[in-house]
Order: sequence, then structure tokens, then C-alpha cells
Amino acid sequence: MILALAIAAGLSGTAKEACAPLIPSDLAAALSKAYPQYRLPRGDDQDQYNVRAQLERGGTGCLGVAEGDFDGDGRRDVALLLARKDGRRTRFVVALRGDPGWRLELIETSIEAIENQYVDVVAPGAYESGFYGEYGAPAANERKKIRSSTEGVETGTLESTASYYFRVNGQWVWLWISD
Ligand SMILES: [Ca+2]
Repeated sequence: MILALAIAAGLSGTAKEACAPLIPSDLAAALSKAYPQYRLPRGDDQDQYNVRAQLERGGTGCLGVAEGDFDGDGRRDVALLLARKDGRRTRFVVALRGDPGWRLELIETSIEAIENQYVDVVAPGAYESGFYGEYGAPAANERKKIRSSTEGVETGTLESTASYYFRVNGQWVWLWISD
């Protein structure tokens, strides 16, 4: 019943607003100051089919924001996709909750539109890529294996790719999970 209500709410006229409650106002202000050419994600950035699937998995209805403790300090952090206001570019940013304020870490700027992108939370653990080195030299900070005691961020192209990012010893490293 609760799930049904959540899905109904997510797909109603307020779908666009699904991301706003996940972004504290002081974080929104910090992001617009740091990245003025980019806007915050919205619940209707991606198509309804993918939003519905995420809601059915117990998600928030916002594919552009994922919450977790990515640096292991016990405070909840926020991973976001920001959309360029005047064109097709997406910025993947993690905001680490400080005391006070937020520490913004720009992970990647992609030429892909936000319409095709998503973020999600990954559980702590050990992960191994089946694709490492398969397509030429590994990219910067790409790993074959990652073991992380903190949560990470999954991101990629909807229904196509998935990469897992973890902040290990103060540095963001990642691996391909699928393509
Ligand atoms: Ca944290």
C-alpha cells in the first residue's frame, strides 16, 4: 500500500519535484555557487519507465540524487548529477557533509545528457570488474578490484552501463560493472 502510494505520488504532476527534498537548501546554494552553469537534478529528467522501475525498487523517484556515507565519517553525504543549463553535459558531484557546510568533490563531467544518466548507492564490500583492460588502457583512477568499508555510488547510462565509485583513502576510484 505504501509502495503503491509512493508510485502514484512519484508519477503525478509532482514527479518533477522528487529531487528537491533530497537536496538540503544550504547544499543547493553551495552547488549553484560552485557550478553556476549547471542546475540541480529534477525528478522528470529521466523517462517515466526508468523512474517507475526505481520507485518499484523502493527508490525516491529521483535518479539524479543518491544519499549515503561515502567517506565513512558517520554523516550522510549526497551524490548528485547536475545538468548543464545551456547544453548536453552532466556533472557528477559528491557533496560530503562537513561540520559546518559541505565539501564538494567533482568526480566527472560527461558529454552525455542527464536524461540518460543515473546515480544510486552501492553497499560497502569487495568488487571486481570483468571489463578491466578489455577496451584498451585503463582510465584514470580505474581499478580492477576495489574493497571499500564505506558506501559507494553507482552511476552510468540507463539500461546500458554501470560503474561503481568509492572514496578510498581520500581518493575516488572506480570500476566497470557492466556495459
Ligand atoms: Ca559522510
